[in-house]
Amino acid sequence: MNTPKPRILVTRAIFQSVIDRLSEHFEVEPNPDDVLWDRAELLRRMQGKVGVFATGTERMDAELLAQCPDLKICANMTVGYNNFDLPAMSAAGVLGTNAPDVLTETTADFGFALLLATARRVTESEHFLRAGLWTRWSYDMFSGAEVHGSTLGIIGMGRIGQAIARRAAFGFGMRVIYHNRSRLDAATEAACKASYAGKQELLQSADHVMLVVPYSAASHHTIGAAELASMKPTAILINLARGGIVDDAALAQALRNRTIAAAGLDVYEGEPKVHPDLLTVPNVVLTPHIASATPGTRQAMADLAVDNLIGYLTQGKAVTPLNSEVLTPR
Ligand code: 8YV
Repeated sequence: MNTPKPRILVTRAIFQSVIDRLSEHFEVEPNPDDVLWDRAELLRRMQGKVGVFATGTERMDAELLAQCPDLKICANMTVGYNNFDLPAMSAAGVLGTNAPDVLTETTADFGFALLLATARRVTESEHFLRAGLWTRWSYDMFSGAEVHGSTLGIIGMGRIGQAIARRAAFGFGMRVIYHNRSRLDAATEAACKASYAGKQELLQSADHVMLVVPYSAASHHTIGAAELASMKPTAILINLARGGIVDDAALAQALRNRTIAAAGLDVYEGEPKVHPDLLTVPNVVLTPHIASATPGTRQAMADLAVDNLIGYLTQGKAVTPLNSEVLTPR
């Protein structure tokens, strides 16, 4: 008699190759119709599963883990892992893994897509054209902000922040300043042509501010009313990190009052809901959390999550473990 294969839950619709690879080792429960399960349904489906392929939104906390005694690993296909309560996962002996590196360059590209679209008023002017309002050229029509040669302030100087800095310095001839929990070593600063600044100094002197800091209790509302007030009135704010890093209500007000010139946002507090005031101000470019969305990058992100599941469950080795203490037997 064949021993039953260990069981895996795949929480959302995903590439068929993911299901195929996992099925070589496990009995897989997929979600091909991409139904959005609520927490009770997720919990129900996690029963008897040793692994979960997750997309970064499924909250793994003590309450849920206590009811999933078979679970050994939850593998995010995202670099962000604010859906994980890592101490609770470690206490329950559950490994968490994420998907760093493979999305760095694609996400950095999108930072520039948002910065350029916002500075040069791409979506605002397109709406104007589509509405049939373009009847003649004029010298100041949709005049925007310079990107090349300006000063970019990057808050959060991890892998993605550094990739943005390189584009800014070497591609657009920008002066790059950054703020980070810890200062980078001199060689990394030189490779990015970036210099360290205090948060307040950065907010006051940057022409454009880009947020690439991971979400945590400490980074909640990194940018609120006071920070917006200390930025230049001509400044542009870009958030491609996580909802909650910016106080969206304060930002909408700052955009309406022209405390800052404009914003480009890919992430929102409480997404996929968007603060209604952000939908009515013209000086904001809004995209639906797509910074890593190219087929090659999403495939690489998903493949890394699969590598983690197969590696850990068949050989006890994960590629990108987050709470490595689970790997060492106590
Ligand atoms: C994901 C991301 O697509 O990797 C991350 O942390 O933010 C994106 O690349 C997104 O999290 C999907 O929920």
